[in-house]
Order: sequence, then C-alpha cells, then structure tokens
Amino acid sequence: MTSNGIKHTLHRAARAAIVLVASTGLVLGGATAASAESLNGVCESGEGCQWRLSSQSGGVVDQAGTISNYANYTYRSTNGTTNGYNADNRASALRCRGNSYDNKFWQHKDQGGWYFKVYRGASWNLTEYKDGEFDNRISGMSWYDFS
Ligand SMILES: [Ca+2]
Ligand SMILES: [Ca+2]
Repeated sequence: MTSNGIKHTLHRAARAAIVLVASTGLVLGGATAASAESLNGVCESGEGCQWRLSSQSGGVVDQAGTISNYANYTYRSTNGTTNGYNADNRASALRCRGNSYDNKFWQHKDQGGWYFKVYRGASWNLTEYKDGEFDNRISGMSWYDFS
C-alpha cells in the first residue's frame, strides 16, 4: 500500500516534469518565430528593408508588413533608435528577406507609379543600377509572390 503510494507520487512527478518541458519548448518555439521585429534597425528574416545609403548603410527601415508611405518613417540605427532622416525618396539600397514573398518598392505612396522588384533573398544598390535612375525615389513597399 505504502509502496504503491510512493510509485504513484513518482509517476505524477515525472508526468509533471514532462509537461513542463513540453510547455517550455512551446514558449521557445514562439519566441523564435517572432524574433523578426520591425523597425529595430536590423534587417531580419521575413522583412523588406531599405537603407538611406548604398551598401546597406546610413540607417535602415526594416519592416515585415506593408509600408504605404515611407514619409511616415525615419531611418533607424542598428540599435533601433531613429537617426532623424525621413525615409521618403531617400533609399539607395534595398533588400528582400521575405520567406514566401518578394518585395515591390514603389515610386509613389499608396502603391502608385512604377515599382522596383526585389526577389526574396536579393539586394540592390540603387546608386549602381541604370545610372541611379531609381536612387532616392522609393516611397512605399509591399509584398508579392512573383514565383
Ligand atoms: Ca528587424
Ligand atoms: Ca517617390
């Protein structure tokens, strides 16, 4: 009787430990999935990014969602604080870190005018493309599956 009682207690403790491990695993999994944080100054997986200067320098706007108007944003330093430069018509480098979608970087706000296509995984220096024709002209960003 006593022996059975001890076994039962141990069994319950073991089950509790397993449940705890399982729930900890879920919490860690959630944190990993949500690790891309928009506007933290780091261009992470799942984000579309533009930099003020070429070679991905001079501040970044890193965003997982859509940006209808870059005039509502300022560039960020790598510690996530603003550097004071408004982001409209002031992009010289682009990068798409989308996992399932590509980026359209738009000439005008609200997805107006032409768009500059950046496939997932690709990056561009606008200063070096077509004599800088698209440099300092980007005003919006959206996601699209070109595949
Ligand atoms: Ca980020
Ligand atoms: Ca523009």
